[in-house]
Amino acid sequence: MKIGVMDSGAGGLTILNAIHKKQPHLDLIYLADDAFAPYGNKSVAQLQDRLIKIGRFFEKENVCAIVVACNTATVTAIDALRASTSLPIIGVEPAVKPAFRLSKQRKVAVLATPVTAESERLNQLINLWKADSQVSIMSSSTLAFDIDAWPETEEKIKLTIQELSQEMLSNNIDTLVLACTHYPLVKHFFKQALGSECEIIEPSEGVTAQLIRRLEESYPEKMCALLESNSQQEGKIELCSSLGFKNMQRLVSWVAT
Ligand code: DGN
Repeated sequence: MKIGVMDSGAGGLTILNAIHKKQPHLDLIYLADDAFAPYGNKSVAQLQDRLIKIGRFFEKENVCAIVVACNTATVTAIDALRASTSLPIIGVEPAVKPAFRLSKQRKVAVLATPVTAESERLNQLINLWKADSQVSIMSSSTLAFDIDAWPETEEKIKLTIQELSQEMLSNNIDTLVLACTHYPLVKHFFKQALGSECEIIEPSEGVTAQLIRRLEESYPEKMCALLESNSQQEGKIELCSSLGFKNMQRLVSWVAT
C-alpha cells in the first residue's frame, strides 16, 4: 500500500518519519513542493489550485491515500482537494485542543505561517477549545523557508526563534503549539530558548493515528494483510521535489532522524 505525503518543503518529513516509525511496511512517496514554496504567503486560490494538481500527481502514482502534511495547505485548500478526488485525504491542523488541556497556567502560544495564523479555521479551533485560557497567535513569514535552506541559515533560524521565544516568555506562556510542520525540525532550538518547563506540542503522532484509522476504514482487507504479514521487509520511501531534486541531499538528511 502506497501513501502520498506532501508539503511545501522539508516540514512534512516530520509526519513521514512518524508514519514510517509506526507502520514501517507502508510504501511512502513524499512530494516537497519547493518550486511553489513558501506556501505561507500564497493566496487561498493559488493554494487550492496547487493542491488539486498535487492530488492528480499522487493519483498517477496510484497512492491509497494522501496526507497533506502542511498546516497552511490544510487550513486553506483541503476541502478543494477532497472535492477533486475520491482518495482518503488526511490533513494536519494546529494541535490546540491538547495544548489547552496541558497548559497549567492557561497561557498558550500558537506559532504558524501568516496564512495559518490568520485563517478562519485556526480561530474556530481556538474558540472551540480555549475556555478561559489566554492565547497568543504568532507567525513568522521566514522561518519555514529558512528551515528549508538549513544548514546555511542556522544562525538566522536561531535568532528568529530567540526573538519569538522572548515574546512568548513575556506573555508567560507554558505551552507552545507548533502549527507548521517545519517547526518540529528545530524543536531543540525552541526548547533551548523557552526552557524545559515549557511544553511543545507537534502533530505527527496524531496525524499518523488518524491515517491508520482511515486506512483501516477504507481498505480493511489490505490493512489486515499488511498487519498480519510477518514480512521483515520495510516499505519503500520515495522522495520527489518539484524543483527537480535540486535540494534532495538536504531533504534526504531529514528522513528517519
Ligand atoms: N510546513 C508548512 C506548514 O505546515 O504550514 C509550511 C508552509 C510554508 O511553505 N511556509
